[in-house]
Amino acid sequence: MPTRVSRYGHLPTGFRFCCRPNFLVRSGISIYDNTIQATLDIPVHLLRRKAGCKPHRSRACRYSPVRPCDATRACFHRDVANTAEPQVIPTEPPILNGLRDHLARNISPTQLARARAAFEQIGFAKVGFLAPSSVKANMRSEAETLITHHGIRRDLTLSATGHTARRMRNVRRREINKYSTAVPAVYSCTELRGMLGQITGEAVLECPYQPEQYVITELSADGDTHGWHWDDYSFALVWIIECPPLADGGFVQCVPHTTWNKADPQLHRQFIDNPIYSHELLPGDLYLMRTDTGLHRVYPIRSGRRLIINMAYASQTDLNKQISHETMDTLWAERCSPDRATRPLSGPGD
Ligand SMILES: O=C(O)CCC(=O)C(=O)O
Repeated sequence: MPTRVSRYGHLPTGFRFCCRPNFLVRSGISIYDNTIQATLDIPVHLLRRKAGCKPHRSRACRYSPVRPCDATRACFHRDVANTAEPQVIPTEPPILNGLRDHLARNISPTQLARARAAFEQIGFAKVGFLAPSSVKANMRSEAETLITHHGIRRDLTLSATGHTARRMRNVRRREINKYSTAVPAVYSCTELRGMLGQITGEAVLECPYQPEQYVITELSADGDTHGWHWDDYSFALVWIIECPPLADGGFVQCVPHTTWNKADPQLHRQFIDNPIYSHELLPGDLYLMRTDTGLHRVYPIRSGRRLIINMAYASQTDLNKQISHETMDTLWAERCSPDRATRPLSGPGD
C-alpha cells in the first residue's frame, strides 16, 4: 500500500499522528485496530525529538490520535517529502508471533493423528495443544473485556432448531472486530487454519458470512444454555475461557453425523436414532467440532460461569451451497427478538 506525499506542508492523505505506539499511522486508525494494514517507517518520537518538542501525552489512548505540534509536523514533512516512496512495513498483532511459533515448533504428529481420528469418528476433538498459554491468556483477557463492555443478553427459543433455548450473553462479531486485536488476528491466522485442516482432512476456510465468523458467549445465570442446534457452517473452534465444574453443567453434548432440516428438525428422532456424546471441558481447553452435521448443545448450567470464544469456519462445500442465515440473524439481532418466548427448561430438548 505505497503512499506518496501529496503537498509539502500537509500530512499525506489518509495519515495522521498517533501517540501509541508512536508510529505514524494510516487513516488515523491505531495499528492495534486490525483494520490497519501497514505503518510508515517513521517513529513519531524521533521526529518529535528532532523537532525538539515534548511527547504528546494528553490523550495517550490507542484509539485517540492526537494532533502533532507545528514543529513535529514540519519535521515530518521535511523527512517524508524527501522520500519519494516511503517504505511501508506491514504490522501484525504480536499474538500472531507466539501462535505461529508454537504451531511451527510444538505440534507433534501423534497429537494431530489422535485429533484427526476423533474428529473423523465423532466430529469432535480436543485441540488445546494448538495454542500456547500466552496466546490463551491474551484471548482470555480480550474476551473478559469484551463481554464486560459489549455483552448483550439473549433469552429466546428458535423454531428452526426445534424451539430449543438460547439463554446467554453474547458479544457479536461486529463489536469483537471493532474492539479486539487478538480474536480477529487469530481467527484469520493461515497457519492455524492449516493445522485445523490437517485434523478435519479438508480445507478449513474463513466463513464467508461475516456475522458468523466469531462470537463470545457467556452463561452465567441458573439455567443458561446454548440449546440443541446445528450451525450453518462446517466447523467450530471453541476456546474455553471459563467453565463450571462438571456437576454444575456447561459440558458439550453432540449427536454427530446428523442432518439439519430447518423446516422440521425432529430432534427427538435424532436422539433416538443416534448416540449422544458428552464432553467435559476445562478452562484453557480448545475443541474443534463438526457443526453442520453435528447436532450439539451446551448442557444448562446451574451455577458458576461459562465463557467461550467460538470461531466458525467453512468447508469448500459450504462455499458452493446456498446457505440461509435466518437462525443466526435472529440470534444476533440488534435487540433480542425471539421467535418464541422462553419457557422453563424441560429435559433433553433444551
Ligand atoms: O459454547 C460452546 O461450547 C458451543 C457454542 C456453540 O455451539 C455455538 O456458538 O454455536
